[in-house]
Amino acid sequence: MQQLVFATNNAHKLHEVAEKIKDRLKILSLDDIGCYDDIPEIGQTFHDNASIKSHHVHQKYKINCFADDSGLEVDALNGEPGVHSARYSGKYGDHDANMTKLLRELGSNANRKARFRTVISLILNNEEHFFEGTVEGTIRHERAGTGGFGYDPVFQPDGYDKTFGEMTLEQKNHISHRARAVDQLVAFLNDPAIALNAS
Ligand code: ITT
Repeated sequence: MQQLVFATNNAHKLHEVAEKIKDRLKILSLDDIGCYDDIPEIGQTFHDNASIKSHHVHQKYKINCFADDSGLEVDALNGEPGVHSARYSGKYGDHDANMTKLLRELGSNANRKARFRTVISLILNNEEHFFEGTVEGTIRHERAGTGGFGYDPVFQPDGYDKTFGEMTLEQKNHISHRARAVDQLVAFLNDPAIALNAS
C-alpha cells in the first residue's frame, strides 16, 4: 500500500484522518518518520500555515506528505480565534483555557455564528495542491460533551442538537471541516491519473 505522511503532532487529527483514508493509503505520522521538529506556524492564513508544515517535511525527508491547518472562526469576534485557535488563551494547545476565553469574549452576545475551517496542503510528486473544508455552526453558552478535542464541546454544527463533543468520532467524521477537506484529498488521490511516486 502506498504511504503518505500526515505532518501533524495532533494524535486526534491523525486518527480522524487515518480512519477516513485507511483503505486507500497507509498514513505515516511525524513520529513514524522520526520528525520531532518544532515547525513554527507563523503564517497569517490557514493556507500559509498548512504550506509551511508540508514544505518543511517534504524538503527534509523528500517524501509525499500533507499537512492541515484548521481553526474556529467566530463571526461576532471578527473571525477570531482563526489562525490563533491553538494558542488563543496564550498557552499553546490548552483547550480548556481556550474555550474559557472564547466563552468570556462572547459573553451573552446573541450572535453565536461560527465555523470550523480546514485547509490541506498536499505535496505530491513535488507539486503542491490545496483542499478546503468548512462546517457552519453556533457556539453554545456552556460546554457539552467530552469527546473530540479543542473547541468541540462548545461547537454545535447546524442541523444537529449535539455539540461535536457529544458526538462519536464516526458522527463527527461525517460532517466535520477536516472530513470535508479530506474527502476532496481522497477524491484527488483516487483519480486514476494520479500516481504516487516516492517523492
Ligand atoms: P498540528 O498543527 O500539529 O497539526 P494543532 O493541534 O495545532 O496540530 P491546528 O493548528 O490544525 O492543530 O488547529 C488549531 C486549533 O484549532 C486546535 O488546537 C483546536 O483548538 C482548533 N481545532 C482545529 N480542528 C478542530 C476540531 O476538529 N475540533 C475542535 N477544535 C479544533
